[in-house]
Amino acid sequence: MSDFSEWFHNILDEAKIVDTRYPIKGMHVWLPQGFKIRKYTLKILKEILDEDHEEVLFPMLIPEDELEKEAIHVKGFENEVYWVTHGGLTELNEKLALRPTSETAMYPMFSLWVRSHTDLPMKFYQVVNTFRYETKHTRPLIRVREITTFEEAHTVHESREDAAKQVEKAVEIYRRFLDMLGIPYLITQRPEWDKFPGAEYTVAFDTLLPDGKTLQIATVHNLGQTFAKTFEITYETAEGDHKYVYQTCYGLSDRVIASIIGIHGDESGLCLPTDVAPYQIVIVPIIFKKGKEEVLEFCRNVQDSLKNKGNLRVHLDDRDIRAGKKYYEWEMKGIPLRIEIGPRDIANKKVVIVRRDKHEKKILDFNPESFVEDIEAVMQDINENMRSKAWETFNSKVRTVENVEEASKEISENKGIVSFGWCGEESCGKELEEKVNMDILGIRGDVEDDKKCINCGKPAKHVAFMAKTY
Ligand code: PR8
Repeated sequence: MSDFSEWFHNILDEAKIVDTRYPIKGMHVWLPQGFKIRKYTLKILKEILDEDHEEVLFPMLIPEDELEKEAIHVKGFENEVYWVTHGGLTELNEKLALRPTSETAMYPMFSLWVRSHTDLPMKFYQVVNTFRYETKHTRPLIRVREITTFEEAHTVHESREDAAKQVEKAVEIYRRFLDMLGIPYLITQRPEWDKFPGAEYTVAFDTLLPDGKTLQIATVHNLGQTFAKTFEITYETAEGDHKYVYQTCYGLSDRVIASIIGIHGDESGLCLPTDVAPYQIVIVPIIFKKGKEEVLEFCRNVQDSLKNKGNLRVHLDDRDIRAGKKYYEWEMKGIPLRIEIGPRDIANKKVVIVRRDKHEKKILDFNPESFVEDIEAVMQDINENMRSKAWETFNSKVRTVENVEEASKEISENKGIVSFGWCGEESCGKELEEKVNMDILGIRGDVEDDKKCINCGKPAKHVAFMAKTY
C-alpha cells in the first residue's frame, strides 16, 4: 500500500462504505455495506457495555447556559461548537448548541437523578451523533464534523477510588472490544496539555495506520469532581452528609471502523473480521452446462445448514457472471470466507474454501455432521490470524530510542511509534514535540532509575511515547 490515503478513499468508494459527496465538509453518508459493518461493530460493543451499563438517549441540543457552565470544558470546545440560533424565522431567546459531546446535556439531569448513596454507582451510555467543527483536515470516518457513531459512557461514583477503578474497568472494556476486532493499540496516559477538557486525567488508546500515523481510537477520562461541583451533583451518605460525586466518561467513534478498514485491508481491498462482515461467507457455485441444478441445489443446502445451524450470514452468489469476477468482488469487499462448489466436488463430497485473510485455498471434506463446526473453526482461525498479524506489524513499529536524533531517524525510516525516557515537564515535552515534529502520545509505567530524559538530560520520570498523529 504505497499511498494509504488514496487507498483508503478508494476503498470507501469501491466497497460502498460511505459516500463522501455529501455537500457539507466533514459529513458523509453511510451506504448499506458500510452501515452493516457499523451495525455489527456496535452490536459487539453494546453487548459488552450492556453487561453493567444502561443505555439512554439524550437530546442533541444543549442550552447555551448549560454548555458554558463548566469553564474549562467550554474553553476546550468553544471553537468547535455548531449553534442553532433560529426556530424558523424567530431568533431564539437562548442559543442552542449541537452537542459536541454530552457532559453538559447529561449532568444537569444527573443532578436531579442522584439522591442517595444507594443510587450509586450509575453507569449510562448512548450511541449518538455529535458535532465538532474541526479545523484540522477532515477525513471520512477519521476526522469528521458530524461524528455519526459516537459511543459515550458516563458513570457516577461515591468515591475517588471507585472512579479510578471505573477508569480501569473502562480500559478493560475497550481492550476486549478492540481485541475482538483484531485492532492493536497502545494505552497511555495523555500528557497534561492533551487531556479531555475538564478531566483530571485521560487514558487513551492509539492505533497505528499503515502510513505510520497514530490514530486515537478511544479515550477514558477520570473527571474527578469537576463537573459534580459545576452541576451540583451530590448524594446523601449513609450518615446523612451531602457529598459531591466522582465521575468518569469514556468514548469512541467511527474511527474504530476506519481502523478495521485501514489495518486489515490490503491491495485486494477490505479484509473484515468475521463478526463484523456483512456476509461472513459467500458461496460461489461453479456451474457448467451439465448438472447446473444439482450444484445449485447442493449450494442451497450448504447455505441453509450454515445459516440455520451456525447462525452465520451466508450469501449464495448465483448471478450469471464469470466466477472470477465474483471472486474479485467479494475479496474487495472483505468477505472472510468463500466456498466454491462444483459438480466434481459434489461427487467427491468435498468443497473448496478460500480464506480472505491468507488468500489461501483448501479442500474441505463435506461431512454433513461436522461441516458447520468445521467452518466455525476456520472462522475463528481467521480472526486469530488477523489479530496476531496486526499485532505483529504494530509491535514491529514500536521502537525504543535513546536520543532525539535517533527518534527522528526512527520515525522517518520505520514509521511508527518511539518510546523514550522523559522528565515529564510540559515545557520540555513541547520543545521536544517541536524539534522532532511529532506528538507525545502519553506516558506509561515507571522508568528505570538511571534513565535520562532524551531532550533535557535530566532524570527521566516516565517512559513516554511519541509519533506522527492524525
Ligand atoms: C469525549 N465525552 O468526548 P473525546 N471524528 C471522529 N472521531 C472523533 C472525532 C472526530 N472529529 N473527535 C473525537 N473522536 C468524552 C468521552 C464523552 C465520551 C473520537 O472524549 O473528546 C476519538 O476517538 O476524547 C476520541 O477518543 C473519542 O471520539 C471520544 O472523544
